[in-house]
Amino acid sequence: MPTPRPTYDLVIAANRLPVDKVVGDDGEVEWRRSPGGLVTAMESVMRSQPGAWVGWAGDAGEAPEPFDEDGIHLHPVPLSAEEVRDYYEGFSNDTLWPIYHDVIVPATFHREWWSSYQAVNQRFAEAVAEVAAEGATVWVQDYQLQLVPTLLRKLRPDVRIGWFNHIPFPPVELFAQLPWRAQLLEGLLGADFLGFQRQADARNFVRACRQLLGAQTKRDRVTVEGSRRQVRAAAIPISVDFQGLEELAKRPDVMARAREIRASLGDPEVLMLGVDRLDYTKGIRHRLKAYEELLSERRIGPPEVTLVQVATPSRERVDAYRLLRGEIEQTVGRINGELGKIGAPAVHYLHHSYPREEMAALFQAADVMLVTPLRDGMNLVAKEYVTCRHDLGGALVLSEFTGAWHELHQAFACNPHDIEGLKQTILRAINTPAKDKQRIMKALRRRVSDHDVQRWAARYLAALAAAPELPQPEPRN
Ligand code: GDG
Repeated sequence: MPTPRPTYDLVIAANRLPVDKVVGDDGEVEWRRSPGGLVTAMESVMRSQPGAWVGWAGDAGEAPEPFDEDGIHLHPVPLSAEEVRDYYEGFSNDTLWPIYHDVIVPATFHREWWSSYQAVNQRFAEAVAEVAAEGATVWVQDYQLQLVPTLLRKLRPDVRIGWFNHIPFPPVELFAQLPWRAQLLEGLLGADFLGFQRQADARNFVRACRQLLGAQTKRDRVTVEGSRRQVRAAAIPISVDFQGLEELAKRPDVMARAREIRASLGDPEVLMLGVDRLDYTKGIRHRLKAYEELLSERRIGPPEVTLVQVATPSRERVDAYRLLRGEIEQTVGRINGELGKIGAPAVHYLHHSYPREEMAALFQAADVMLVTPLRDGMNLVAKEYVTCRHDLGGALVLSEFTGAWHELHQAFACNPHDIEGLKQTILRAINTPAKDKQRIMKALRRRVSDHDVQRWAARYLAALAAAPELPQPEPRN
């Protein structure tokens, strides 16, 4: 008889596994843990309770066999090249992503993409059902897997199911555009507990259920039609590994690198920094426009002031991202061409991704961190910046349209659509006296250290465990 596969009391399902494939010179395949808040948080949770992670390994075609890595059982789900195109780049990133981010660019609707999304969600649900132990806790992540809760409940009514949305949940007026809006809501209502970044996101979800499904709702609860089950929707904002990142930022080599970065930029009086995935939600164009105007009005200028913009490559096969990259690179070229000086460009634009050490050094080198999204579920960069500023230096300019702003009120708040206002805020962030900035930074750091990613995971799992409903016995006649 074949030995039965092991099963786990805690199962995470996310689009990606937390590892990247590395092929050595000898052709040997190795898996390297991809750094990220979710993995770090899970490590702390899985130390006390062994767990499994179900997700795509990153290459189209056949999936590798399940394997264990650093105490986590990894269970790869295969995606074909067509599914990467239709489920991932298509439905997830070109249908849902724009709708969930205020339609900054128009959403694209294709019925084939939806079919692919359904098929992949079914496959994830089956994979989870296979590895989950009797009565396990299953934590589904993000907008790519919104049908999994109900599909899984059908396969495994014994498990407890949570879902967390890393991105915003849109107002019903925007969500209603989706031709598959009812199926998405019904997919989510298979969960016991739904977690969101902001209270407004949770409220948007509850309102969508009321208006689009005619569901009964009361405060943060939705009653599922045809059963007596209640689903709770509430805000549990994500965070960063404060302790781990602060330790990294305190390393002498990282601090030396921060000084080296400043020196190689000509030791400017004010170094401004932007770090984003190259995404239209991040407000990079608005930031560059404000900066360009400040330069052309001669209110600031190189070499005294300079801007480093790291734009990490992202979703390069989706049209809107290709277009955005072209626009940003043209703008950077124009700003440098018109307003830069020999040896002192106005913008240092970097379209790469960097190791964590380099990011921590950049954060420490920057006097002003520009976080100006038009819409962002949380924005971890804002929290990482303050975590790295153990010297209490620096100033955070933060858009009101990020989840982070709801926790980091002391930051220099901005509305990135208001270019004049954004310019004023940047100038304020530069000119506020150092001791006031230190006081602000201290308060920001306290918030993040008290609410780190480990606490986020613990709070989420406690809320899931306490979710209102274990299936209630039917009343007897
Ligand atoms: C989604 C939501 C929510 C970036 N470039 C490099 C690099 N990064 C790291 C950052 C940060 C992460 O990537 C980006 O996280 P964000 O939160 O800023 O944004 P999204 O990627 O859009 O994430 C967002 C998040 O999920 C979590 O729930 O906050 O709202 O959209 O950690 O530091 N890291 C390294 N090199 C780079 O070049 N090492």
